[in-house]
Parts: sequence; C-alpha cells; structure tokens
Amino acid sequence: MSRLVIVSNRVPVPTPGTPPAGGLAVALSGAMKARGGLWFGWSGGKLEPGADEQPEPEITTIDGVTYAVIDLAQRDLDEYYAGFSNRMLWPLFHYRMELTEFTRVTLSGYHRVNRLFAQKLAPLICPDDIIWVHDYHLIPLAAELRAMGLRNRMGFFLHIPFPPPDILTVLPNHADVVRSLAAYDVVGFQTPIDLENFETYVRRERVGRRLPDGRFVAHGRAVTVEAFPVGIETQVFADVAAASGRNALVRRTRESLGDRSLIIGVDRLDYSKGIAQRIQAFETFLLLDPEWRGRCAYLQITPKSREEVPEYAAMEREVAELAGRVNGSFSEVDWTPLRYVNRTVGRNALAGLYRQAAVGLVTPLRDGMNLVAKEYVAAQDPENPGVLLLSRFAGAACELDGALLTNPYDVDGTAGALARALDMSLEERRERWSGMFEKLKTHDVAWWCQSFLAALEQPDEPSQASRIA
Ligand code: GDG
Repeated sequence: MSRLVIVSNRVPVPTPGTPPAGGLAVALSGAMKARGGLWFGWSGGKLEPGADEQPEPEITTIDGVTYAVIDLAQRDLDEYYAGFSNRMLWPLFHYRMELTEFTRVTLSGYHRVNRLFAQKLAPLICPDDIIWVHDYHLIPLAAELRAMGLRNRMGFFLHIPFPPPDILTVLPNHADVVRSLAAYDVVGFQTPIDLENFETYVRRERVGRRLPDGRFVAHGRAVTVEAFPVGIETQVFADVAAASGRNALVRRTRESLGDRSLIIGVDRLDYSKGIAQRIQAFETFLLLDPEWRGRCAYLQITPKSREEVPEYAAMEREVAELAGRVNGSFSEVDWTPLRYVNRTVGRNALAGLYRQAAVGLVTPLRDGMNLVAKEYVAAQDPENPGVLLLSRFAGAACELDGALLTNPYDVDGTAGALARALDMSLEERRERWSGMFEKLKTHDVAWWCQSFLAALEQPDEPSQASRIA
C-alpha cells in the first residue's frame, strides 16, 4: 500500500496521547496510520514580521502519523486566506456573488501560497506516495507539484459546493480553476448536484467531455470526477449521545427546560448557514403559533468564525440584533424563547443536547454537506427520535430523505415546518429517523475515506460512490 499524504490549509496537530478531535481528523488519521502517512499544511501560526518568508516545515510524528507544518506571513494570510479563499471562493461557491471581492492582489497571494506549499511539500514526497488535497484553499496545488515534475497520483476533495456555470464564470479566472482541477487524477465533490454543475461547465465552456468509462477528459488529462458524500463517525456519535445523561451541562440544560420542547441549531457563525433567516422563521412561528409560547425553547450554539473577514463581523451584529429583538418581543419573566450562545460546547455535551432536542434546525442557504444534520440524526434516541428540519440547499438533503425539507429563503414556510415538526406523531418520527440512521451507519466517515482512496488508487475503476445517493 502506498503512503498517504494529506494536505489541508490547517493541520489539526494533536497533542501527544490525545486522540484527534472531530470525525474527519479521526478518519484521515486512521487511514494514515494504517498505511503510513504525512499531513502537511499551515500550522495556524504567523511568521514574525521581517522573518524569512520561506519557512522550513516543522516536523513531528505523533501516534504513527507525521505532521509537517509551516507558519505563514501576515501578508499571505491576508491575501491567500482571508482574501481570495474566504472573500472570493467561499462566497462564490456558496452562490453569494454579491459578497465576493475579486482583486489581482489576493489572487496573486493565493497562487504564491500554493506555490510555497508545493515547494515545501515536494522534498518530503516519495515517488509511490498518493497525495490527497483538501478544499478550496488549495485548488492549484497539484498543478504546482506537477510543474515541479511530480508524477504521483493526486486527488482533490471539495468540501463546499461546486456552483453552476453561470455563477462560476463570475470568477474572472474560472478557466484556470478548472484547468487546475484537471491536474488531479481524482476530483471528489460532496453531491451529485455538484458533479452535475461540473459536467455542465465542462460541456458549455467546451473544455472537455465525459469518457465512456465515466471519467472526464479535460485540458488533455483523464480525471475521475465523482460524488463522495462525507460522513460522520455515526456509531461513535450515537454511543456518546446515549451515554450523555451523565454530562453536567446536558443535565443542567434538561433541568432548565422542564417539560418544554427543545429546538436546537449548531453552526459556525457564517452567512452560508442561514442563521438570520432561521431566527426570523422562529419569530414568525411564535407569532403564528402562540400556543407554543412558553412551551418550547430554541438553543442556537454559534461559535464565532473568520472574524478577520468584514462580512462576518457585519453578520455577527445582524444576528445578535435579531436575537435581541425576538427575546425582547416574546420573553416572559420566567421564559426566554431563544438561547443564543456564541461559544463552543464540548463534543460530548453537544451529542447530549442534540439527543434532548425535539427538532434539529439545520437550514443553511447553501452548504457542501452539513455534518450537524448527520450528527443530529445519529444522536437521537431510537425510542423517541426528534425531527430533522433540513434545508433543501444542504448537501445532506441528497441523502437524508427522512428529514422535513424546507426552503430557508421562505421564512413563513420554515415557520410552518417547525410547527409540523413539533407536532409530529411518534410513529412518523420513528419511521423517518430509522431509514436515515441506517444510511448514516453504512455511509459513515470511514466509508467516505475508503471510497475516495479506492478511486485514487485504482485509476481506471470508477468507484461506487457516485451511485449511492
Ligand atoms: C465544511 C463545509 C461540510 C460546531 N459548533 C460546535 C461544534 N461544531 C462542529 C459540528 C460539526 C462541525 O463543527 C461543523 O461542520 P459543518 O459540516 O456543519 O460545517 P463547516 O465547518 O462549514 O464545514 C460543510 C464540511 O466541511 C465537511 O466536509 O459538511 O458543508 O462547509 O461537526 O459538530 N463542535 C463542538 N462544539 C461546538 O460548539 N464540539
């Protein structure tokens, strides 16, 4: 078996003796442990001003996995990370053209950092290694490595949506982006919809075609392009949730609720997650269904993220104002409808809170997959499962067919769906939940990882993954 090299923008280097946190890190570390592995990327640290901007990687081996990380200069972080990645690619790929900001300076920073990654990674690569690159920050990495003469098998997985061509072509360098993707041997998207968008782009822009074996030929290279929907550690999550009754935070929350129904939302503070529209839907629900006042509580856990990007700061104010308005309008002396928490809670507590919640509100305006939707389902009590209210624009909607689907732009519709979820019979809840849970058990994060690696290792055998949903 070839050694596996993972490359991602941030590297979650674990502290020795502590297992990696989060399903993706667990799955990827597991795959690397099984075959020997190297994880390369940004340390999360900044170079001192005036330091050499070509830092050597800091290399450590922990539990059989080697981590090689570099610090980045402030200018790199401004242009590559906060700039082109998070003010151009992120909003555009989430269909938010009005939030994009394209500048030649940030584009050039994006390419400079991808070249730096390639220069620092290439000396660590052996000829038989397979290389798996993650996410939109690093689209040009394979092309950079190939320009340096590397002939390894290289795969790329896009965690966020791939937009339709009318949106992608808003990007002035869209042709380069797709040419960069063609430098990989395998390109993985989250859903068949992303795959269809890619296929339409390739056809309309006349940059390639589909081969009879299912691969694409584009820019002179044959590339396997498939949907590999990312999963979670389903059984682990279910077990943690089932044992969460002992968790102090979970106990306190239950006591504070009494017999009220809990509605839960968990999202990074990001405009793609539709948090403002969701709070408006909750407000409408309280207006239209006054009998639920005093009988439910909506807990929205929203850790802050990307605070260096201006659109995020603006959104933080908007959501805080809305939350204040809802509580100002509807609170009673002994009842607060919305509990808006801007902090992270521990993973075990989170699993327990999901399990207590009668409704999981997962209503992004657009999302590559959305792991919260899957975690909510995995955490439910099989005897008395809650209802997942899921945006039709989350990648997870392609798989989770037992969810109540909603259009998050339709605030009244979401409010109505929330009332329907809270009133749903036990029989219907069980039926909807059990099919989803079975699917999540088979298509967990280990399955995702193995499917992608199987495609990366077997050049001419399209894997099963695109045919699942
Ligand atoms: C990208 C794509 C795709 C959140 N708050 C807390 C907490 N979380 C955890 C959740 C979940 C994760 O963070 C968020 O995952 P998502 O999938 O919802 O979202 P993104 O960060 O946007 O991830 C997305 C994903 O990549 C994977 O491919 O699904 O579409 O955008 O695991 O549980 N965890 C804890 N405390 C919190 O307060 N412990």
